[in-house]
Amino acid sequence: MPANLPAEARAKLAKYSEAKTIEEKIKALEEFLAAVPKHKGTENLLLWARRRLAELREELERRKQRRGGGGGPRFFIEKSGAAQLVVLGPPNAGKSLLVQRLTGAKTHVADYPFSTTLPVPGMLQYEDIQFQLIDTPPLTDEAPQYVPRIVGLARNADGVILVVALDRDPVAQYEDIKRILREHGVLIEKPRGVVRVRKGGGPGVKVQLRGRILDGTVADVEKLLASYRIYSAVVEIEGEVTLDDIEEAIFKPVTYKPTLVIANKVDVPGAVQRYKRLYEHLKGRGIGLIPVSVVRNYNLDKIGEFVFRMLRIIRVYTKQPNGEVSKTPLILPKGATVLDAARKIHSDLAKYFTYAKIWGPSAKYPGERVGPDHVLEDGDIVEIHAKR
Ligand SMILES: Nc1nc2c(ncn2[C@@H]2O[C@H](COP(=O)(O)OP(=O)(O)OP(=O)(O)O)[C@@H](O)[C@H]2O)c(=O)[nH]1
Ligand SMILES: [Mg+2]
Repeated sequence: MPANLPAEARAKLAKYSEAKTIEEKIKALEEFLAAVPKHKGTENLLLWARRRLAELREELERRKQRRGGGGGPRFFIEKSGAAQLVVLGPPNAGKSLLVQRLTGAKTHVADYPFSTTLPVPGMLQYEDIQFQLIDTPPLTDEAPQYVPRIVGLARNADGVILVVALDRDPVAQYEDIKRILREHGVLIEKPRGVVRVRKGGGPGVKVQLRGRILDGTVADVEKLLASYRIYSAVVEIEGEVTLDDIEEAIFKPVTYKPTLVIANKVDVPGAVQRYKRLYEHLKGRGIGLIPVSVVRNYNLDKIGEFVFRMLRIIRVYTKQPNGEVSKTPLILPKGATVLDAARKIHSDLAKYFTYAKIWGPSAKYPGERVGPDHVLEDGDIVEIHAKR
């Protein structure tokens, strides 16, 4: 077993994953921390357990306040538009001014750090669709009270816009933010593999392998889960993963968020040199980077397209039998098929689907008749036919 845990600690973790209430989870984690030996091999697990415990305690505290009628400010923001992007970064990077300029939202801008204390949403127009941007308080170890909430916003969003400022070392800012998010299970650089463990889903452990386990077999995965008394689960594996990655995923869901780095304040002295260093640092990491100056209005008009490309989405317009084409497109992931489009409109439309007609980039000729597996492209118009 990767972490070499004694049976007692393993049993406590099993208890944690079986716990139904926050109170039970807290108790199980406390017992786990007491039972686990401290050495190099358990370092990661300990780090995770302590953080999770802190999060659970905070959540418990928040619930108590709510029950007491305190209410408190809400950090959750309902999604709207084609996609939701959380704008985050270190203090004073220009996040609030950026969101204000791009969306017109009334954010709070100030020349001192920690000026934003609550998330503020606004809509960015890109061609015929809108992206929802959320301005957030600064993400830094200096303001730990915000960290879990901002990470929560990031986990719920479709992507991240990371703002760093070129008036100081941008590489350090980037690495800091990346680390904080990573510690809470959010990745901004695409990992070589991802694991998702969903408990339940019928008897047995089903391993869906769309990649490779580098240091073990499917049987090892079953053994690993059984050691935590998990006998019913679906384990989805994409890309290349290790047994350690799988063990981590049992307790701590790790998600990847496509990320655009905005290097702001390119107008200040020394900014271009610093930008070059950041550019070199990010090369080959599959992360978008754009230099801007919000105050000088430089490159702000490019952001919409960067976001659109990074999200790997397409716009598809539906045509009614009367010939009318919808003005607002369906938003689908790249590679989506005609059947995916039908499903997005209505489950019945997918169920009774017969054929579709296509106009636009993916059509060989206007009005081409296609089956359910036809792959759509951005800008397609589709007329779906179903039997009643
Ligand atoms: N020189 C320069 N200053 C900028 C630029 N963009 C923002 N600023 C200034 O940077 C300061 C901070 O801007 P905010 O938008 O409040 O920064 P923030 O990231 O929201 O800060 P917190 O909410 O405290 O984390 C303000 O004084 C802005 O006027 C820019 O492109 N160039
Ligand atoms: Mg702000």
